[in-house]
Amino acid sequence: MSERFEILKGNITKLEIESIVNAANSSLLGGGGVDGAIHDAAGPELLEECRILGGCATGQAKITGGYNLPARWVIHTVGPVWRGGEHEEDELLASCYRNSLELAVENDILDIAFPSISTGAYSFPLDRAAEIAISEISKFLDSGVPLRRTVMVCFSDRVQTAYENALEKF
Ligand code: AR6
Repeated sequence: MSERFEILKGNITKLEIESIVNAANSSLLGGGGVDGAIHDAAGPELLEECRILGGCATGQAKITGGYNLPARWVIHTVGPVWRGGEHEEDELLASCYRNSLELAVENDILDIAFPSISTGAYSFPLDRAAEIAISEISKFLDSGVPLRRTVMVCFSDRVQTAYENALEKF
């Protein structure tokens, strides 16, 4: 894995980085977890912009401004709800990472930070999600894109350990 990737522990809403990814739901109208924290920190204008996006399908991504966040952009993606693993959960989670990274590149974004998508309220098994995330990010960075910095932001030691273990396999 390249030196353009890092794993950090912290609160993604505080990160001084060009763009952050939100683990949203398909309404894009806010919720709990990292989604709630991002909307709280960004302020009500984020919700206003999200209202005109008309939602987002699972595995897809849409971009807005970051308003009061340090990040200039928020890329909203909708992870799959874990339903036992036989409902294309792995593929849908991989497409969250891939589509978010593609949207960043399309918008000339160089730096992007991800939360651990689907592993909170959506109950995706953490170690499995970490391997999918690292694998997709790794493939994308190896494909010659101009991204400069990609960060996995882990909210707890448990999450950080899972991503570090997954990274060791690459
Ligand atoms: N910074 C970084 N990571 C965070 C933060 C934060 N401020 N807050 C929580 N996390 P979740 P999901 C971690 O539940 O599973 C929402 O209601 C958290 O510890 O936020 O994709 C949406 O509206 C966990 O590791 O997202 C959807 O309805 C990770 O972020 C639903 O939850 C993801 O947990 C999406 O569920």
